[in-house]
Amino acid sequence: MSLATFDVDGLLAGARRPLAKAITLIESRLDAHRQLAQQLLAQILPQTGRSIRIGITGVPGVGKSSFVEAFGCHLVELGKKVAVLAVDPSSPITGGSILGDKTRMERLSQSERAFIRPSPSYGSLGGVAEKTRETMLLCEAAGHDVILVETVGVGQSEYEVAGMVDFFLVLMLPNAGDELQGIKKGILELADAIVVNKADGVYATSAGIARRQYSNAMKLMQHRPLWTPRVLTCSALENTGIADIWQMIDEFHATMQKAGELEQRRARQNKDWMWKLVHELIQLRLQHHPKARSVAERMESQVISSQITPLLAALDIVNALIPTQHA
Ligand SMILES: Nc1nc2c(ncn2[C@@H]2O[C@H](COP(=O)(O)OP(=O)(O)OP(=O)(O)O)[C@@H](O)[C@H]2O)c(=O)[nH]1
Ligand SMILES: [Mg+2]
Repeated sequence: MSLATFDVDGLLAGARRPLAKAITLIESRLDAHRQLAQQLLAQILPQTGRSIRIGITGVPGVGKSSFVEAFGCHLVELGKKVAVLAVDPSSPITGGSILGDKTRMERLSQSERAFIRPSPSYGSLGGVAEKTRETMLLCEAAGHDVILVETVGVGQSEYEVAGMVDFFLVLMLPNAGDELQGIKKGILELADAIVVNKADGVYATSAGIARRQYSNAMKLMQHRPLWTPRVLTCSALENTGIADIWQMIDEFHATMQKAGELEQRRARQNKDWMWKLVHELIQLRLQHHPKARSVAERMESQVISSQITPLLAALDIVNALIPTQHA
């Protein structure tokens, strides 16, 4: 297999099939495919980076998929091309609740301008959202203006998604009392906006109360320069508040871009990502390096029996893997 078999021009022109095929290649676990995937990415890299990347998270049932449907349809109506990538760490094999998602995203999935794809939550490197980053680049090269990355608030996935998007949106349920207890504090610190969903019918009043409570909670937190996180309400079901959310993100994007902060943020994310991979690769090498492994086993038993300090033992193991210049 070679890159020649790939319709790169078709992908860049925005055709669906080449994009889908390229994503399948990225997702492949075969070594040969992985190499090819990296070549493909290198080729399309200059055509990436032109979208607005939005991460969306929230507890199961908060209405992420319903929100993505309403929000995505709004964007499509504005003439934008939208890609939806769903990371679901709770179900690595089926790609999570994507089957449910397709029915929740019925209108969006029928749109010519929308591309919906579950991201497999496996990978040897970089955590559950490893493939999502690269898939995002492919979608950008294929001309998508907005990339929505949806993830359920489980484990590390929301931190990973926050680390790959421009704007991180946390969806909340209207009953704030319980919710404030349940959410991870770290997640709120990462949020560029909190949106209280289901602000309709019997929930309308409690959504308003929740909004004020979250606004107060957010004031106590550190946030990044140039942007104070906002708290809004919406109803994905009744399609209210959706346009305001896009307006806010559009404003965020313009502000950040003007200040050069968007580029800087992405640069930082790429740098962090690179170092994360370096650490993981070193760990992998260690596991497969016969000498380092035998030293490691020896050191482990010496540490257990208190014959050596953990630091000296660690140095011995690392030196076996990466000899120092003056060793
Ligand atoms: N009243 C009301 N119900 C909503 C709204 N948005 C979603 N729902 C309902 O909430 C339930 C869960 O919605 P989903 O969109 O599947 O939620 P999700 O966050 O994607 O759930 P998971 O994929 O399981 O994590 C469904 O029964 C929706 O119809 C809303 O704005 N108002
Ligand atoms: Mg869902």
